[in-house]
Amino acid sequence: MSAQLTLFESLPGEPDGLRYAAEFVSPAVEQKIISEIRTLPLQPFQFGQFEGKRRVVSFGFRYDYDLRLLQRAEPMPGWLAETVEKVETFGGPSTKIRQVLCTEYDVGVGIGWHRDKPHFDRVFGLSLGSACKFRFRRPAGKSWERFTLDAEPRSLYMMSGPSRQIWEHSIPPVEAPRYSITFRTMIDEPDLGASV
Ligand SMILES: O=C(O)CCC(=O)C(=O)O
Repeated sequence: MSAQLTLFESLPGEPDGLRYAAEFVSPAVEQKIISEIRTLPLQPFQFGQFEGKRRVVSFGFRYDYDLRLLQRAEPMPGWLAETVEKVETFGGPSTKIRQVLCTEYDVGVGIGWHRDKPHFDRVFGLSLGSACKFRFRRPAGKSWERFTLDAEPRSLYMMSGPSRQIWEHSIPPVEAPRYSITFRTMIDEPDLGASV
């Protein structure tokens, strides 16, 4: 199933807790954010001894896969402030973004099946530059139940509840360069000694 969610519509098969907003930022803001991301010291994603092809920079906190610990990272840059505020408004009262990850996907790069680290609570993702198939799956007997969100450029998704905690997500190799910014809340004050 491939579908486009709106704020007010829910579609059969969509994971509970998933919300989607098309055109969350304007084309001008999208271009500004992409140009800022391009100036960041993006590094290939490090997963223990493995190196992912996507390139990332974290702000607020970052998860160190070697140490298996949450670490403090640089504070969020000023050019992100307005967008963070907009995401917090979208998230509703008491939404506080504590961690930001800027990611660059070159053509042919995607991200494998995973759930985000348990240190984080809700996850919001801003898609920039090109669309992607944002896939979800959860076990259903011996198979998987699946759902695909067409995440358009300039859109925002929010994963909370089952869509965040139970369903896994992945992105197949993209066909045009894509950038994303993921914004994460935390339930508690992070314990920087806690590894998972
Ligand atoms: O690029 C995205 O929208 C998703 C990124 C993601 O799943 C992650 O960084 O864990």
